[in-house]
This record gives sequence, C-alpha cells and structure tokens, in this order.
Amino acid sequence: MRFVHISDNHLGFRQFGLFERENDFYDVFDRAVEEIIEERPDFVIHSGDLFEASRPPTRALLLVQRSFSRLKDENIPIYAIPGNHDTIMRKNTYPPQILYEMFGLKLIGQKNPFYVHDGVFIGGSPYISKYYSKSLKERIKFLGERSKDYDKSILVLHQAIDKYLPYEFELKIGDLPRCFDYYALGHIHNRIIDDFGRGRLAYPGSTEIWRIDELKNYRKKGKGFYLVDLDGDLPDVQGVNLEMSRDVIERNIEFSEFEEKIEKLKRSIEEMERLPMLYLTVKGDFERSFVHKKLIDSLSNISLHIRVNYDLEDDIEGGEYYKSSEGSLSIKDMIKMYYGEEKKEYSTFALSLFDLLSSNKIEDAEELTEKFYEGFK
Ligand SMILES: [Mn+2]
Repeated sequence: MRFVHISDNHLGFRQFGLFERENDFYDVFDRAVEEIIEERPDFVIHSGDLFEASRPPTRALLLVQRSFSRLKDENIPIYAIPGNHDTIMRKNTYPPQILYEMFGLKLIGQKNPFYVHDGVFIGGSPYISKYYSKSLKERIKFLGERSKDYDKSILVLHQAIDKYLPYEFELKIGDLPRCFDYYALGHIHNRIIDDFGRGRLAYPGSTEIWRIDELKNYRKKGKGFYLVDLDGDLPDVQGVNLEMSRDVIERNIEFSEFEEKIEKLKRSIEEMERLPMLYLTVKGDFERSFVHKKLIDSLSNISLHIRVNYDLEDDIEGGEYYKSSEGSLSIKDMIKMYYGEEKKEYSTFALSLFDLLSSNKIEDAEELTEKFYEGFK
C-alpha cells in the first residue's frame, strides 16, 4: 500500500503582490500532480492549506478542479482536511475543499472523522486553534480508540507540535496517542520526518517558498511531497522533490567589494531562465541611500523581487524593496510618506503591524493593535 502525503500548497497566494509569484505557486502544484500520477499511489493524503485563503481566486479553484478530476480519472482518491488558511472559523460554513467531493476528494471532518481505505484507517481533524485544544485532544483520543480495530492506521492533522515549533504550538508531542502507523501532518512548512510510537510522523512542508525562513530547510531537504509505503513494519517515507519555479539568491556583500560582487551577481543571473528573487545583506561603513540606489539601478531589471538588509557599522537597519506588478514601490517608504512627520505615531504603529503580519505573528499583531487603540479611549 503506497500513498502520497502532500500539504501546504497555499494556492492563490500572491507573494509580495506579484502575479508572477501567484503563478509560481500554481506551476509547482501542477508539477506535483504530474508526479503523483506518474507514481501511481493508492491514494493521496492532503493535510491542509491547499489554498492560501478560505475564498480562493477562481484560477486557484479551477486549477484544483482540473488536477483532482485528473486524479479521479486515474482512480486515485484524495483524503483531505482544511488547514488554518483555508478554514472558515464560523458556524454553518464550508471549507473550499468541499467543492471537490465530486472529483474524488473525501473530506475528513465532523461528519466523517475517518475513512477506511482497503483496510487502512485514515482519521483526522480539520485545523483547530489552540483555544480549543481540549476538544482537539478529545477528537484525537477518539480516533486513537477507533483505529485499534485496523491493522494499519493514519492520523491526519494540520497543527504545530511543541517538539518542532516550540514557540507557537497547539499540541504537545505527548498529546498524540502512540498507536498510529503514520502521522500525516501539515502546518509547519519545513520538511520533518521523525520516529514516533510504533510508526513515523511527517511534515512534507510547503510546496513553494511561502516565507523566506523556509529557504534553509529547502536547501537542505528540498521541497515537494512524500511517498509513503505502509507495507513494512515501519512506514518507508521517501521525499519526492519538485523543482522550484525560480531561483532565490542570498548574498552577503562587504561594502569594500561591493562593485565586483554586484557584477558577479549580474553575470550569474544572466544564465537563469527566470528572474530570480534576491536577498542581499550589505555590510560595512557606507551611505545607505547611495548603495540602495546603486542596487536598484543595477539589479531591478534582472530580478523579480529584491530585499536588502543594511548592516551598517553603527546602526543595523532593514531596508525592503518591493517591486510590484505596476512598478517600483517600497511599502514601508509609502507608509512613512503617507503619515509624514506630524503623524509619526501612526506610521510607527503601521510599520510594526506590517512587520508582525508579514511574519505571520497574528497574536502579537492583535496585542499591538489593542494597545494602540487603548490610547484613544
Ligand atoms: Mn501552511
């Protein structure tokens, strides 16, 4: 019995406001489906965040419809849960995944907490926030009990576990029953395979670079999906790597070698098929505005997105440069310009909020916002 475990495709995500990046996420998903069909698994498990949002763009919906109907033609069913991104946290609402039930998707949720596929128990829960972790633990316990009638069992969850994400988790590793053969997890975008209980626990990670801190893990372990063979005593988990749609280049540049390093960078970009994204750090003693202009002038035409950190000798400052589809704009500079010096406390708030939200620190953003508005009471 072989199955594919895939997660966190975030279709519809327009990173940095760039339609090129939205396309990159579609392209890599398309390649994933191509590979899945070639691998001919018995079924697919999707552990959440298929879409970036609970109301995805029509293009994302259509892409999934086309992909899943191809899998249906090949007799490959999909067992899926919604993640935190594609869940709607209100009563009487449905996640977008429900649209594909007629294309072979079997939604794991309150109505059907588990399925049995050729004798294999496949149970799980949609994403549940940490405020309801008690009910999440009860559901998992129930699934653990029900799974015991079957030889092989899989638990599907979209949650963070303290062992792998110590600062923001809903479950502790000890909260998981140890009776499953495979723990098909989603939510953490890095690839993780671990031994747990009598089986294996795995996060296949995201299929595209959703946030830049995923780069390190991507360079080490690749991105894509897992192909799992359940037949042995311990499941065999193989990573299937997908090629990213474009390169991401990171460079640390000493100001003393600035000119030659930029020339070298330009030459390596010339060989690339698609415009790369650039993450640069410039170190030393220099005039920030001079270097910034120089970078933008020489690199903006040959890259999709540039982010620069200026590591000045007496002052560490981050500078971000966003190239939007319409032209060249820095979001942070726009915020500063909009409020000006007179409303500096507004721009300070907006900039901090922007930083927190872009690094997905939702709770810190909430706290900051509450504090800011308290000032008006
Ligand atoms: Mn995700």
